[in-house]
Amino acid sequence: MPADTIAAIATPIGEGGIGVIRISGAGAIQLAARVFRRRNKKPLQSHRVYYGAIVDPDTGETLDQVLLIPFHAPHSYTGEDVAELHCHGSPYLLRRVLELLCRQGARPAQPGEFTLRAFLNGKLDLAQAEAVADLIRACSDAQLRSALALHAGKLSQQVQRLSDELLGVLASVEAHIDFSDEIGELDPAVLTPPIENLIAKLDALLKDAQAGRILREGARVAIVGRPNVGKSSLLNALLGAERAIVTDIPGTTRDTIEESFQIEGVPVVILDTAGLRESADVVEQIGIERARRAAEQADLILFVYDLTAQDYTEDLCLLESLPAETPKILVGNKVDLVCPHPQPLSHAVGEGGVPATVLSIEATGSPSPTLWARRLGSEGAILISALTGFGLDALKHAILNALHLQHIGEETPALTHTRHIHAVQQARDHLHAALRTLQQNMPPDLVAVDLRSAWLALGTITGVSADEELVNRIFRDFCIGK
Ligand SMILES: Nc1nc2c(ncn2[C@@H]2O[C@H](COP(=O)(O)OP(=O)(O)O)[C@@H](O)[C@H]2O)c(=O)[nH]1
Ligand SMILES: [Mg+2]
Repeated sequence: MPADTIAAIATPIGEGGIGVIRISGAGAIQLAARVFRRRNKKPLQSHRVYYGAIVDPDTGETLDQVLLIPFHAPHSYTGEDVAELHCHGSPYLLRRVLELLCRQGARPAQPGEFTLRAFLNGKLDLAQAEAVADLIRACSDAQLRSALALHAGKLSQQVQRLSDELLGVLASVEAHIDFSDEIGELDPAVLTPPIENLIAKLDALLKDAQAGRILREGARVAIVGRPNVGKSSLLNALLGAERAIVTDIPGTTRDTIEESFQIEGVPVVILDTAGLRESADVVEQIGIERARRAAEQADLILFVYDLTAQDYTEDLCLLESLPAETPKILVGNKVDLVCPHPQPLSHAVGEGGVPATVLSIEATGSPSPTLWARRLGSEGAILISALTGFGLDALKHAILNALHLQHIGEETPALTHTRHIHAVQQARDHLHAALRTLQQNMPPDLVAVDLRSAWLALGTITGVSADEELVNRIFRDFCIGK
């Protein structure tokens, strides 16, 4: 355990009402007290707020009027002695105070070092430490909720229970290794059900993992279609801002535009792309290449087509050229031109039970838009007007449905980090291997190896079995002062 005392500005750089400097380590409170002058001379008590001045003991210069809060170990964020100085929020002043503390023996903290110390002192486990970073970065309700759940130990507790169960199974296998004379041979029929049971529990955790990851990272939704169908108009309409340039000249959008917004608290990263077509323009060609890449990396593709078009051959070609495994929503745009006063009349159930707003516009004499949708290979198309905003709510709902996020509001998935998902998948793979080893009547030592690997994989989530490199990698991504 490092014994030195670290200090850092914990509030963001920039002017503010207050700026907080945090000091942690065995000498933190004495160090703060050396530069802190107050009238009362009674000893500093833990978890009390003291008013006083920061004074340079060497020169006698007063730097600021501040509040000091001491936290005696182990009842602090890091588990060490901690002092917080609440100064006025001037970046220059805070730098001066920090320099003063460093002259008195503190060392500037590395990014994430306070939380690293909290982890090393058992104040939080690795998953909870990651939740701290999530909490700081949360910019939607869904992100906030999942960060809070992770921080409260929702995943850690589940992992702990599964690890304990796994250890129980491992212990009985090891008993057969050590005491086979007394308790007899390993019986696969006895050992199989608890392992299968564990696999089922891991599968249940993994079921919502994709939705959880999307909640944390934001869903990547790419708008794709031929030139001039209204992709940039749709981006602007969803954002409620004139972000992308809209003209009636095909090939206007030549680069990929990326913007974030929320649908019912779910973070969405939406990408407007260059219209996909054969082009001789070099810049447009690069844009088209980027559009293809955006489509390949997307969690969901909004395939936009123009309801007033006469010929859909190219749209169909394009649709078929997109990655088959990525979910897609067909979006028929410019419905205002086909039907001036559309009314949503019925809901048709499209692929995967997804309800899609379907309009009946037979009355207007125009061809039915559902017909166009069918020609594009789907029953359920969402008909919208990017110009009037018609159908945008239905589209937003369809986006959540397609990402399986429609019920996420009530219950946040426990798995939200790619790292945690990988660990659970690995644990499950090792358990499957253990089952195979059992069924092949291999020696119990080999079953034990598989079970132990599964236990180690699970342990990387909370850090029980995390190596130093992994721990360092996680804390490197933190900001200074956290
Ligand atoms: N009437 C009507 N025009 C639209 C609609 N959406 C887009 N447009 C027009 O179609 C043209 C192309 O739009 P744009 O968003 O640049 O298409 P993109 O090339 O797919 O990005 C522009 O003149 C838009 O004003 C719509 O819903 N209704
Ligand atoms: Mg465009």
